[in-house]
Amino acid sequence: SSYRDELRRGMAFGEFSVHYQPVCNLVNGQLAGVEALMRWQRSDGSWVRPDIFIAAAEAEGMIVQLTRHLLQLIAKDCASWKVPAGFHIGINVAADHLQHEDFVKDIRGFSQNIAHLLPTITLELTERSLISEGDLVAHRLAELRSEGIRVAIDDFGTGHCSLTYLQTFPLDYLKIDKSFVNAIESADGETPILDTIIQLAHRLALQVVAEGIETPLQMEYLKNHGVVFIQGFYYARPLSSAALMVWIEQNP
Ligand code: G
Ligand code: G
Ligand code: G
Ligand code: NA
Ligand code: MN
Repeated sequence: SSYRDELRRGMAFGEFSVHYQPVCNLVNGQLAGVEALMRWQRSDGSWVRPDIFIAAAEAEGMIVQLTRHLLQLIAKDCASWKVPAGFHIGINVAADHLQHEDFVKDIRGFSQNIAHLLPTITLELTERSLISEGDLVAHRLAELRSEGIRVAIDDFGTGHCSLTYLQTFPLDYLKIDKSFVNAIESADGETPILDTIIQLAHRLALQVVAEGIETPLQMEYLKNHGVVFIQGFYYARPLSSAALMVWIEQNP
């Protein structure tokens, strides 16, 4: 199809780039790592929204190629990074890639390419991406986890899955979707669904990352409820690789 050709051309002409959104550790107030978010700027200067081109790549059977391209772009960016050992790099992984025969190989290759940073790579998986081939995927994730890769469940609470995958898949982090953070109205009030998700995560010994924090009040609320990691415009927007390095120097 033509969208497939557009994606191929975009990759060939270097139209894709990666933005990195900082994640804050509320316990020590320091930068814990980043989530990699893909961007596409066409040759005419216009930007294609990531939700549009990611969905199109999935529909057109191109998401594996596009994610491999992303991993290459990140590795290139990382060549000039100065970050502490253990720095987290979150990668969004789609269902097709998890089920692809070369998935483990692709992640290992990426890990080797950025090994000089001694990073902690975290694979961000949505509930939707875990619906099919559960046994196969669980086995692969277990294998990668034994090699130091971490696994996060992303956009938690927004998918169509039941809670069964919380006991089926080996997980390290639960990322609370921004719609739940949005529901916070005061620092000392109650937000029943959000509070229950946080308790569930703690009971399962999962680390919690809350997404979409836009106000100091939301940050305060989450801190008071034992959430360790936050991500959102209030702390930092997604930044280009160069902007991230400047941001790190200015926010020690
Ligand atoms: O980055 P926002 O900044 O607009 O991203 C929109 C959506 O696109 C999010 O749901 C995000 O998870 C998804 N997304 C961004 N980059 C990637 C990527 O590299 N791979 C996948 N699978 N999804 C991505
Ligand atoms: O990176 P951020 O989540 O703020 O981007 C919001 C939207 O703006 C993205 O979904 C993307 O389509 C577009 N975008 C991303 N980076 C840039 C940029 O550097 N310049 C412009 N004009 N648009 C961008
Ligand atoms: O992978 P995921 O779907 O969680 O992607 C994160 C999305 O959330 C990206 O589109 C990113 O640009 C966006 N985002 C990050 N921080 C904020 C925020 O504080 N507010 C809003 N509205 N969106 C955010
Ligand atoms: Na994500
Ligand atoms: Mn998310």
